[in-house]
Amino acid sequence: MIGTVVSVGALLVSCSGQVGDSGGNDSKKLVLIPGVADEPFYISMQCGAQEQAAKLGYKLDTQAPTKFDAGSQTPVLTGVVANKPGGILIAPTHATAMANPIKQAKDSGIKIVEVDTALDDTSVAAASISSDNKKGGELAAQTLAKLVGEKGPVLVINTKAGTSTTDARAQGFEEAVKNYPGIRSLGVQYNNNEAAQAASIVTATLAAHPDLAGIFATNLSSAEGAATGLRNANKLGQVKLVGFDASPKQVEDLKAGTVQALIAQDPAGIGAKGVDQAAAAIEGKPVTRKIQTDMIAITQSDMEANSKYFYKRKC
Ligand code: T6T
Repeated sequence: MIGTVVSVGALLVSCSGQVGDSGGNDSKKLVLIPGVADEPFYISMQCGAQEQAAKLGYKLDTQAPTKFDAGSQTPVLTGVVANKPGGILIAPTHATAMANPIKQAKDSGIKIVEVDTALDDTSVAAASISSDNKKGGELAAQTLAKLVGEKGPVLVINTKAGTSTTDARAQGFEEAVKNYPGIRSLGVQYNNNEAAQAASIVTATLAAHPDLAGIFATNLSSAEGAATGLRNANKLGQVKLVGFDASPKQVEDLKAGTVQALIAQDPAGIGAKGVDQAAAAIEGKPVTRKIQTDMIAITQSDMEANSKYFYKRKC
């Protein structure tokens, strides 16, 4: 599956947006609330969203929390709601802890679209756009299995429990890895979305399991940190690393052979499609409740051909 675009397309679950219930909100204004500020995945999402908003005649602002957690994201959301935009595109940082603040935003007449992450409660957002994250985890397991010759202990480094996307990736990986009898999963460890913690997890795991064969890092911070941990332990190339996402640093790591494969998503596409759905909801047109965007596994040998999937630091 290396180099294969996993295109799942839109799941056509359509329903009608309601017309005329915007309660005095500025119907031409959208706000994007990413999971955290200054991170290439969300910057690329913002670029795609801005471009699409301009095409459709909407104004799009971005307000980002400084930390990837519900405690930081909630006050940002509350501040945005007070300004009454027509729609909010939000990446909820927790599948349940963000439910009440997002419901309140919806109840004030603002159309809600989930971008990337989602709430467990599917009744809140008008639409939800993301990769097929479980399938991405399965793709990571197949890719890592090939790299380790289908044997040895492997570890999953995840970001924060309660993040819908990365939890689905870890689940997909753990299920798919069971298809390889020679591979033993050491389970999932959490890095709190801090690269330094991911590096420490690698150091501690190597001390306990010097025969560690491979690592699946479920997102950018996990993968950047895992690469640092392997570098510090002089295990580069010996322990195979498959990471989700394609930040500039992850791409450097792939080029250097520190990481063997990256599973890139389409954050700009997620942002653009999020704007389409928010505009449709505001204008009372049909919306598509669940849309899945592309992912691709990229290795050193095909990285040049796939450079369009690399994430950006600025638009
Ligand atoms: O992997 C992306 C995103 O899909 C995930 O929900 C959270 O982490 C990232 O933003 C990368 O850091």
